[in-house]
Amino acid sequence: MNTACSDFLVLAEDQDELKTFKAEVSSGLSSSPKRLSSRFFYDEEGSDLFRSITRLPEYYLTGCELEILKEHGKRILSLLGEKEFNLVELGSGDGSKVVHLIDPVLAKNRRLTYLPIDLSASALETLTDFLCRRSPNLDVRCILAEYSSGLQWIKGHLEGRTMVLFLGSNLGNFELAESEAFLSQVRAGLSPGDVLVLGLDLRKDIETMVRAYNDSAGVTARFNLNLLRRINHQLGGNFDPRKFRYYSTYSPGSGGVDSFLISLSSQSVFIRDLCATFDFEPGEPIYTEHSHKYSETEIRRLASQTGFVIEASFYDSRKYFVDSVWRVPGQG
Ligand code: AVI
Repeated sequence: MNTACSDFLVLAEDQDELKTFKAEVSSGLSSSPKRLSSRFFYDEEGSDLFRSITRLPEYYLTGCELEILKEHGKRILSLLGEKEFNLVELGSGDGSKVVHLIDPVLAKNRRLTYLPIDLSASALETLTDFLCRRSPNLDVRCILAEYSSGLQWIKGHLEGRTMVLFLGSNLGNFELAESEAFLSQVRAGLSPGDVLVLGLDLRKDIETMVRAYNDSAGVTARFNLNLLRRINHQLGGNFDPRKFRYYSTYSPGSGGVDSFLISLSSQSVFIRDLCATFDFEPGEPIYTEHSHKYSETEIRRLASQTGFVIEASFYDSRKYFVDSVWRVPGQG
């Protein structure tokens, strides 16, 4: 897609994503305990289901972060100063959050380039379409890429300050070691004075956290089970999703909500493109997702270990969620 306000840079191919999916399904279902990464939840159906989750009464995360951005968007922007800047978003949301950062800049007639980085071309197109209709003067450059290669490209090609958004507690779906490696990579893609805005879900009473992943309408269960359907469609699997149930619980040890698909019987699943059969015992889990809930101490430790300084923290009125603003130290 190419409207007057947008531009599309392709640094990754669909084939790369399919290859990674195949390799990860093979290694995940061969390991003990079995696992499938939540990174693969987001095919078209999965992305629709996730959008429905964000509107569920139990899933407080999205509403809390929207409240923060509506209330404090201008203050977050003021941390970058008055110069021209690039607004980079890792993962393309539906635009409902980022408009609270874009609108105040455009209202002051300041120039802004918005660069969403995502592996889904259709998500980038939908987002661009929405933003360009609202604000034809906005300069949108979509980058179809892995986050790290997208950031590297930006560092080599753009002038001026950069603000990177990684919202929605997406970091929480990484393992701890992965988050540290990821944040260090983000840090390496930025220059002194640049800023990272990190949306993180905070620890709170256990019932509230557990309810968010056990909604009464069963949408989160369908979201997890859709991964089996995706394997069927894209890799020629013969999973029967009715023979698995979704289970999720808060684990004080891991500090987050852990989710599983549990085999309801003894069964074998054949996946044609892997030329392999995987056996399941009754009650055997596939670990699908870790959704980390952060303490303030953990956030401080993560920032300092990955070379950032915390500049400011913005909370919703219940202090369920934080948008933590981190700066790359040094002369900017
Ligand atoms: C995208 N991510 C931060 C969501 C979360 O809360 O871990 C995904 C999700 N999983 C179940 N519900 C929502």
